[in-house]
Amino acid sequence: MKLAIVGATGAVGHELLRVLEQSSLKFSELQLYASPRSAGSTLSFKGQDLVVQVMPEGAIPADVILASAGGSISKEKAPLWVKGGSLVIDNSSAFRYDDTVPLVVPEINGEAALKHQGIIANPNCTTAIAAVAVYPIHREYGVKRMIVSTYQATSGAGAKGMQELEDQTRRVLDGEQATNEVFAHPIPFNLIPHIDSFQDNGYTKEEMKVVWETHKIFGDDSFPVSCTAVRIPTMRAHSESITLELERPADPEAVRELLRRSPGVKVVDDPAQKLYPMPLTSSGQYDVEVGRIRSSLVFDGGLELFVSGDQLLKGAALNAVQIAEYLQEQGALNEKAGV
Ligand code: A2P
Ligand code: 11C
Repeated sequence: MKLAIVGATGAVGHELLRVLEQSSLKFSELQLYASPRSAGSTLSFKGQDLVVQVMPEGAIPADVILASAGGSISKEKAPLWVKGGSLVIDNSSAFRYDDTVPLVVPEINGEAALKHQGIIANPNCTTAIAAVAVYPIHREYGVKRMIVSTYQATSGAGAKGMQELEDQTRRVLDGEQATNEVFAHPIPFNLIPHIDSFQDNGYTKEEMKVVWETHKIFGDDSFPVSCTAVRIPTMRAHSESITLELERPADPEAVRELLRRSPGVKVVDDPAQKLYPMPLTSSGQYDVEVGRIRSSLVFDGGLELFVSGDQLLKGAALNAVQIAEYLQEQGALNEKAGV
């Protein structure tokens, strides 16, 4: 099985290499592609330097392509890659809402990946992190309404987002005025309730992705979801406050026990010991931290919880590799996997 990463030099590409080093996925060759800016540079994989190539105009000679070079590149190129016989696991939002494209979080709906027609979509990071925590609760207690507020790291905007936080913070500490290119406003010592473009309904696209994608991954759109998405000055890991109204009343201790048994989740919930989910502790971890689990004061029998997950991992690179691992375990990842 020949594997390729498109966007290998980016924030997610970098994490893909690290996750693949730890992964059980078997492949015979790893090809790295990026823009002409990076051609000829090298990236380390298992102690070897692999050369980054310019992404070809058309097909890529790989059985599986992990794409993380942005939505416009995926939109234009993925159909050509599929025509060339590749299976594309796409990190962008380009195909997520296409009925013929599975949107997969392996812990929740891995089997949906088996029905692909050449492209499998990886969810938005904010959605994936909330979904692994909420899905076990949904199965047991039935979510009736879900309200999310997010605290999203600058790495959600890629390597250039993290760079802007670092550079501009340094400027402010040096007594200069912070400026902004990646974000809508200066990010140091600030937070910005604006991620992606505003829609006609007053919500941002990032917020609507949480609505659309939660419904598609759960295979259930019977419960309303709303989200307020906020960018904060951290490097990585997105955190989210989640309020759930439930069909059947939930006891917080029973929910902790349920989540301890759930894949992809780590319960961190001991306030007396100052233990709760935080970006500092969830960064670099595969599992999403879940804590502050308590009964809702607003919805009888409902819940409040706080989650923090490394969005470059579970929200992107890790989830993409887990999809490939799942397909390989199912015997569904052979040469010319895409057709
Ligand atoms: P490059 O580093 O050469 O610009 P991030 O999300 O962190 O900003 O990363 C985006 C990734 O997508 C990078 O690897 C970047 O490569 C790659 N990329 C951007 N534009 C292109 C392009 N036109 N062709 C191929 N890769 C691209
Ligand atoms: C952010 N969640 O933090 C976004 C990045 O739909 O894949 C991921 C966008 C997406 O800016």
